[in-house]
Amino acid sequence: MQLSKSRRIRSTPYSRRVDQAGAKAFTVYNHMLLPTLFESLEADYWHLCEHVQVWDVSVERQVELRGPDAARLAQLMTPRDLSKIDLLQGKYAPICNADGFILNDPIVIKLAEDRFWISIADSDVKFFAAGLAQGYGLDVEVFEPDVFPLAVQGPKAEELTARIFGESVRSTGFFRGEMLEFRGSKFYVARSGWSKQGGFEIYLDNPGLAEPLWDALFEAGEDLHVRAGCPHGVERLEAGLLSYGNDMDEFDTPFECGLDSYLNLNAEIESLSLPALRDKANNRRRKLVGLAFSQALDLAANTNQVGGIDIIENGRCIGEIRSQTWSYRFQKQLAFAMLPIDYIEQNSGIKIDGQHSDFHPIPFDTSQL
Ligand code: THG
Repeated sequence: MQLSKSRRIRSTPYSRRVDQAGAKAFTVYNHMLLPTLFESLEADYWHLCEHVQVWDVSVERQVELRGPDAARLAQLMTPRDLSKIDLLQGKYAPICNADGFILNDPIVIKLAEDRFWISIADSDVKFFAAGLAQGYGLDVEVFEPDVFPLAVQGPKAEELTARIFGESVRSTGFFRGEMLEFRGSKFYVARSGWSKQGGFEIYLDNPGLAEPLWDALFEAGEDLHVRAGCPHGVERLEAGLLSYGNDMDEFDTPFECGLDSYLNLNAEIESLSLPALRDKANNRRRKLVGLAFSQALDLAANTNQVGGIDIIENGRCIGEIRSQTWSYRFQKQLAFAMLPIDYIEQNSGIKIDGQHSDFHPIPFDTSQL
């Protein structure tokens, strides 16, 4: 299968380098190309866990809020308390609608008192933000700036990032960042990234420097075995990082997805979703749980119309597997499944295709795998 390119599916300023590096497959995320495979799923996996990779994550689009009401709008959009966020700090902050359902799970970054970036997962947050700004009569601009994040991920990521941006990155805390210089331009560089191997994200806002930055990382990282990579479906499942659109969507609440710790139900803040979420906190019906099977499962036949996998018991669909993969590290089939809380409480585990799994927390307690 090939992807037909058109103006609706945007390429990135790194796309030429990504092609030259041998990207074999892509997906579309925020209307933009995201590579998903280079050498092989397994070779890409072990390389990420042992060395350092450069990822074109331009698809992590920024929704910029700028103006006197920027902070108020950011707070309206999320039930997480943003009142104490520091300058150049990021916070993982679910975006929820007035009924308490999840519209996105971005990182919110404060660049100035009147300027925020919402570094979004795959859904059109810009329109939601613009609608709220209009409806509430806010004095704020909402737009998608040309920012193209490049992630440096893996155990040697700190070394490589320090070689390009200087030693200060070594003391940068998680979801903290600095404005750092490359060839006369300053970029926000933060310790973050969609892997648990550690690393940084460089928010490049000068497309003319995209290839020079890519090339500089590859030159400086030769002895570190730097390679092109991409967010990895196996590594992220092992790590318990959720994928919006796969593991959760606009029909799920943050409670169902285990995001309770990113909500501040008792905060005195102006947040659109908080009233509904306070109600829902005491009325929980489903939960996303981890499953682990000792043998590979082939569940393609149970794929449903939205791409999930139905869990059928006694001829009845009782739940859905949202993501699943074979784990190279744990030699197990891992899955995230949405199941009724009643079922989880009444059963010690679940049997699928003849194989048993306990119910695991997300992220997995890896000593239990
Ligand atoms: N980086 C940037 N933008 C992004 C992502 C990213 N936008 C899309 C997507 N990823 C947003 N989703 C996530 C989900 C999880 C995390 C980051 C972004 C994450 N979570 C940690 C965890 O779950 O352990 C830590 C969360 C915390 O404790 O604060 O890192 O990757 N720029």
